[in-house]
Amino acid sequence: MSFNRTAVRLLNETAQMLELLGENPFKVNAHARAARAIEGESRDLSKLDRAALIAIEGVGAKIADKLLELAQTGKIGEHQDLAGQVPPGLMRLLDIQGLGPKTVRMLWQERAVTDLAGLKRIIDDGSILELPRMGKKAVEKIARAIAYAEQDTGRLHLGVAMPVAAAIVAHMEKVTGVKRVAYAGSLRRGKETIGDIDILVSSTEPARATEAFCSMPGVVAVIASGETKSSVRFGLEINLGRWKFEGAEGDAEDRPSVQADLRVVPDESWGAALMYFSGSKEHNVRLRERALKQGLTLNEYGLFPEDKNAEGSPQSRGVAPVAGATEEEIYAKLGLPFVPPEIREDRGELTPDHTPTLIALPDIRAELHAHTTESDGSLPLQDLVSHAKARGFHSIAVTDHSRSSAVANGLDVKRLGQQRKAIERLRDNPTPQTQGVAILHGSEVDILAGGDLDFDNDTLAWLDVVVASPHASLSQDPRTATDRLLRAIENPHVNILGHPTGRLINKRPGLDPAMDELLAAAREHDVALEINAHWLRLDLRDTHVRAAVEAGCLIAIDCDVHQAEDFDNLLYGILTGRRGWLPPAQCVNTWTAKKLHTWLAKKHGGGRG
Ligand code: DGT
Ligand code: CA
Ligand code: CA
Ligand code: ZN
Repeated sequence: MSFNRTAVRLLNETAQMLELLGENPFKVNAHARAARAIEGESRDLSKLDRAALIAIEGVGAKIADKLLELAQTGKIGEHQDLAGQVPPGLMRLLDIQGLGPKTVRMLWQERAVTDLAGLKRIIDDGSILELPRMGKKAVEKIARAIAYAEQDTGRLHLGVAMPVAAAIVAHMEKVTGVKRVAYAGSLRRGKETIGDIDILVSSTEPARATEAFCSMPGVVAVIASGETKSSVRFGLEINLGRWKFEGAEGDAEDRPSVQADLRVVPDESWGAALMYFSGSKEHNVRLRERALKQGLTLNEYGLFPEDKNAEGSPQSRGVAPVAGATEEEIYAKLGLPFVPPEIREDRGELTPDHTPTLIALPDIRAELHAHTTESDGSLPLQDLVSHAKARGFHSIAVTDHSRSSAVANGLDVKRLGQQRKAIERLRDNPTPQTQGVAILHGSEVDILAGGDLDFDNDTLAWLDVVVASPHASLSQDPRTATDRLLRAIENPHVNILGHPTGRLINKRPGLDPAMDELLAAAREHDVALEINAHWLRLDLRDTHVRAAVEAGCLIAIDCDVHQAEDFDNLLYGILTGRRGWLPPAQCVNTWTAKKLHTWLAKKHGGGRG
């Protein structure tokens, strides 16, 4: 692990341990803030002297000394001292939804709870109910959150699996004899989690392809290796970004891994094999039924004329397929338009009168949810805008957190005013890297537990764009959550409802509002619902997107940028949109600058200033 990454991890852990020990919040924040600052650094900090470290915005003298200590000794004494005082199981408890540092500290102090088993014990024997703020309802909520956290599905996040698959594809493309390579399975369908990675290769030299696959860098185990089918496990290094407290960065031996299956096929049956191994199984079943009705047999080798009296498979009898080299020709022979992989789920995609045009990556022309160093982002304003320009976007919305998000260093009205001045300066004096990109001044305003927004309407009207998002109180009951989100949608200055449920995939379920009520209100009040593209969120999820599209709602696909790499998550947002049958015109990020700005301006202008 690089020096910077180690420093970020140790500083974050220090912040967390200080909080569990009930230390001064300023000290806690100083460490969290420094960790964020270092995340945004591209220089190797182990090479900097004390003055250069202190010059980094967010790094003070005390933190600089800790970084020097880490560079010289490989450890930070304070971190080690704290780790001696805080039981490791306590850190894990913080992953459970609804358990913040204050509660965990109280459980520790009052009932000597030091790990999950201890917490379950005092829930089971009822003694937890004697503690302050631990009513029956609160405890039931915790019990549900524990059950959720424990149902480890073994399925991997899309954004963790995708880079591994991309690396395998790139590796296999260079192997002698290989003609075509693709990833298939649930990954190609863009599902939010995947069970294993399926790789398909067509080659004239299958043995060579198999050998190259099984000996690829990153392979930690070979499970099976044959001429046409092999299975291996790849080691994973998971970068949870700003959710890095969640214990994924374990020791080398418990490093998670993922299975990858390789199939090698002859090039003439590429299309049939790709179709078969892309699934879904349910889609394949429907296709085979359809083929049979037309007197054809479909399998992973091709589409063949059906002969009920013959023994064995058509390919083994040397029957010539009517199609098989490409997916397109197979769908065409079955009288179907090409079905995009993301919607091959047997959810109506084979009804020929219904062939949607789905949104695609190049359609996106604006990012409407991004943070800078003013709150918890690692990019200064100017860098953020440069990245937007480099992506070819016509607009970028600066939407730092609002004041209630204290841990994220949310802005109050005064700081918003200062930010406006900085934005105006950059608008008036663009650099070659920012020239031509419209900078919209917005806020990601907290939707408070009762549905109030974190700023008054005057302030919201004065902004160019408002993303309203729930960040806390994410285990409310569905009715309370629905009313809370409805109030935000009804606010006359809200443009986008950000990550509407607040879920984190495999980590916390988030809110469970009545989606039909939200969709009707969003449509009525002209509010776009966000697909937050981070692979831990993907919120709205695919099924909700489909419902929103059918209800005629607008959708925003945004990266919720906190660091430069977050722009790359756009792909996962797009895949989720495609799984929801989202056409480009219904996504506000595809609109021209003029159309987008006009739409936003309907709810803004006036107010203060
Ligand atoms: P996963 O890995 O659980 O996320 O889901 P998939 O869809 O990638 O499933 P996987 O890896 O078991 O198999 C890859 C594809 O192979 C699957 O999407 C469809 C095809 N397939 C696998 N088993 C069967 C089967 O028994 N019948 C049919 N028709 N197709 C199958
Ligand atoms: Ca799979
Ligand atoms: Ca598989
Ligand atoms: Zn955000």
